[in-house]
Amino acid sequence: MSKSVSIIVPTYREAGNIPTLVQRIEGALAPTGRKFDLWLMDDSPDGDKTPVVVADLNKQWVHLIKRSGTRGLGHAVVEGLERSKGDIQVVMDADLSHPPEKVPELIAAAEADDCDFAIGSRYAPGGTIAGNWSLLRHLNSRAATLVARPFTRARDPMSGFFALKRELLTRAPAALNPIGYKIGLEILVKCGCKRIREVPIHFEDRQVGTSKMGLKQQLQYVRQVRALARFKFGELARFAEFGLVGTSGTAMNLIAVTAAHSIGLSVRGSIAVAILVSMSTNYLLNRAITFRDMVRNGSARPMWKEYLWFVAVSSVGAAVNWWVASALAQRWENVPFGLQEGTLVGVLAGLAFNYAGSRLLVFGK
Ligand SMILES: Nc1nc2c(ncn2[C@@H]2O[C@H](COP(=O)(O)OP(=O)(O)OP(=O)(O)O)[C@@H](O)[C@H]2O)c(=O)[nH]1
Ligand SMILES: [Mg+2]
Repeated sequence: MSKSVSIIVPTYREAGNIPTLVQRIEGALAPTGRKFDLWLMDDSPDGDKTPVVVADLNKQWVHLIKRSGTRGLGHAVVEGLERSKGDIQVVMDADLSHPPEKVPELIAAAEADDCDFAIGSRYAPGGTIAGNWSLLRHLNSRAATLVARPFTRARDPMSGFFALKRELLTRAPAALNPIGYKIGLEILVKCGCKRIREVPIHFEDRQVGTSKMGLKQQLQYVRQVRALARFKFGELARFAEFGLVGTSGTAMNLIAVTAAHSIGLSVRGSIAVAILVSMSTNYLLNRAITFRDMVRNGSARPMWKEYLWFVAVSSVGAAVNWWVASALAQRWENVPFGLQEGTLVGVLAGLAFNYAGSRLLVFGK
């Protein structure tokens, strides 16, 4: 017997789209002879509007779940995946951006033995996007996809149109963290999906209703990516964050030295101020970003002591940097670019020292 299918659709003020969605899903799936149902996971604050629309359809296979737990797209999808019982689970948007006619193909892809995760893909060969996307929206989408590159080889891991075997989710070693908009990416990474099939789709623009995509969702995406990086790359991801904060500190240093000198401070005075400023911003950013989880877990030290420790560790780090760079530059005197190469290794040694010190002595006490 062919496998049963559950389609999960998160909805937020989509009453205008639901009738067409249901009709097109039925038109696509009824001819396949499969058993299927639809789960509308609804967070709409629209009173009776959505329930009335669904009741009028009078379809036994359509379930409207008025959610009461944590609101949001990611949570809605995860709850739908937990509640629905189809052997194959399909997730798609309500706004008809994802063509229901492609669902049978997506199911066939997900069903294959050698497939962990099937994606309705805009970026696989043959996939297209409705013509009226602005350049900015294209760039945004491409940039977000590029950021996901270290996690997966899928061409369109950001797609909200995907399918999987129900048993896949039992494989997630860490519970899914549905903070972000990109729950497909979350599943891909947390369940370690390697065998991915992408079914090209034409991505249509929504005709009815309004978008919920905004700055807030984009910031959530950044948070999601950070959490996934920690999950997949562990300590290395934290070290990369430390390096990025250090880079921002260099920029701060340049700004501060210029500003201090322009208001009349001496050269030496300006350099001293700049070092103090960049050390302080580095401290605050590392506290807020790199070691946030450790700070939250209760590093018992008061902040001023923590700061002084940070300054102390960083000063020793600077000395390590100087010592390594000088030793190597002298040794490589006759090597082309020996000075620069020595300096670079010195910077890396200082960075590694600072990282270890911050990790163990400052924030991880
Ligand atoms: N349950 C639930 N669904 C949501 C929420 N926010 C968005 N959705 C649904 O998630 C799907 C995708 O949201 P959209 O607003 O279409 O986001 P988008 O596709 O990035 O943007 P546009 O297509 O340009 O509007 C739609 O079916 C929405 O109804 C939410 O907070 N809760
Ligand atoms: Mg949409």
